Amino acid sequence: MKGEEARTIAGIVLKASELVLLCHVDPDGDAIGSLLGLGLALKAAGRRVSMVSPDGIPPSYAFLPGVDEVERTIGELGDATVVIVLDCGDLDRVGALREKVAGHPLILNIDHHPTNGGFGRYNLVDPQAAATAELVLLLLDYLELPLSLPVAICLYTGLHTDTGGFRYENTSPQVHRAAERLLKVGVKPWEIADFVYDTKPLAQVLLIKEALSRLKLGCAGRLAWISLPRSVLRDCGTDDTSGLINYPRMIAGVEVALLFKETEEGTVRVGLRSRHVDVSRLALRFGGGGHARAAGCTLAGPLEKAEEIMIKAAEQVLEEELAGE
Ligand SMILES: [Mn+2]
Repeated sequence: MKGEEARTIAGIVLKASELVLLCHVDPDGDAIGSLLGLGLALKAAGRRVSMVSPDGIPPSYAFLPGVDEVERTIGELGDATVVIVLDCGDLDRVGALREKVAGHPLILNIDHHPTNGGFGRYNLVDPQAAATAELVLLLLDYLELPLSLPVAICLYTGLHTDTGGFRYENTSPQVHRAAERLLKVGVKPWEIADFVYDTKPLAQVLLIKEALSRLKLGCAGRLAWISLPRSVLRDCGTDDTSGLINYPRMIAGVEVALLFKETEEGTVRVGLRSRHVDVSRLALRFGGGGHARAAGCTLAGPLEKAEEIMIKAAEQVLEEELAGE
């Protein structure tokens, strides 16, 4: 683990008079869990902290402690304010708030995406970490802050969701040791699993039904995808597509799964998952990033065009892989 970097960042945080914590748009459990875990720990220590999630809190994470204190935007930043950007492989991931933070002299970048180029003044970036929450836990140790139950619940949620419930390739002995520490504080894993995976609003289940009716296969069954126009999300009454990509991904024989989602602005967000192929390279080619088996990018609309371009690129990657590169 990155002890040296964690020590440096802890030193900056300890001296800061004001801190702004920020996670990425379209937040997942690791983004929200890391934001709240670090934010609540610093607040409990009496620090002036704002916790900011540009897209707010998805319903599946509304159970987490501290969600009422999360804001969607930031005010004017003083030069001495320390900005901590969490779980963002690139500063663009903070969306429209990029304008407010880009060029700020004191950005701390805490992340685990291998495509992270180190955009912060100080960077705690470790692709070996399964989740940003794992790095937040390390930072709390260097800050010598106690691990309270609310903080542990948030960090455990980050570890759990980014490892797919301790199922993905990034499930290391280290992440289990981190989880052990959090369980010892009193986290109840079954409660978190029930909130995060096994409880969904009706709108989201209706969206699953609609999404499955749009499932398509290509490349002799090695590629599967779902494409969601804005109208479908509107009719179902939800914008929460988290977990949907698991359906094309779970099909036997599928190597690469894609989820296309038309945004309000008319751009197309693409989620990529794979079993063996490195899809982060594919995402990177379109200005996105992520991990080898889970990545994402945003393409210009219209939806059909984005779908066509990405399917072609994915087919090419799969053919190269078959040919042994
Ligand atoms: Mn993450």
